[in-house]
Amino acid sequence: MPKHVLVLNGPNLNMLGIREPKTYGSQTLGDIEAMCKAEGKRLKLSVECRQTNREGELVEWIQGAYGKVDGIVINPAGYSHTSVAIRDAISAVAIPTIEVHLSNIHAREEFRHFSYVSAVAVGVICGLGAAGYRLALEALAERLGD
Ligand code: CA2
Repeated sequence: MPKHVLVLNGPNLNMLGIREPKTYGSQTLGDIEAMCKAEGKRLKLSVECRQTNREGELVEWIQGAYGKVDGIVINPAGYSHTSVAIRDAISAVAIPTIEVHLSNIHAREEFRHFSYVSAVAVGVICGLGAAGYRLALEALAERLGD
């Protein structure tokens, strides 16, 4: 059975490719999800992608992953900087999770420098654009093994 990985994207990431290409790149969320699926095939991972603008929905998806999912890649977007609830959900399910940000959050406004999620993630990738998702999947595949 291939390992199952959830790729979760948080609020406003459905706007990718439509506005702010200088900060977030010109790829749409659909492009990024297609890249994740293709990378999953290459790495022999089963990859499922979801996006929501709602914090509670992210919490429910993370809880629902318990016992079913082997790894999570998450870009919590704005909730990175505010959500104890998402952090607690990741901590509760104890599924290896990699946090991804398209932009370098440390080179931006001070309020973006801290992420509640980072301490419960096995790793964090930021500033590498859409490639960050691909690299996160590669890291998870290596960590999860066959
Ligand atoms: O760099 C990232 O991936 C972020 O997680 C993106 C979030 C931001 O709040 C984080 O600090 C860093 C924002 C996502 C908003 O996406 C947009 C896409 C196109 C146009 C406007 C916003």
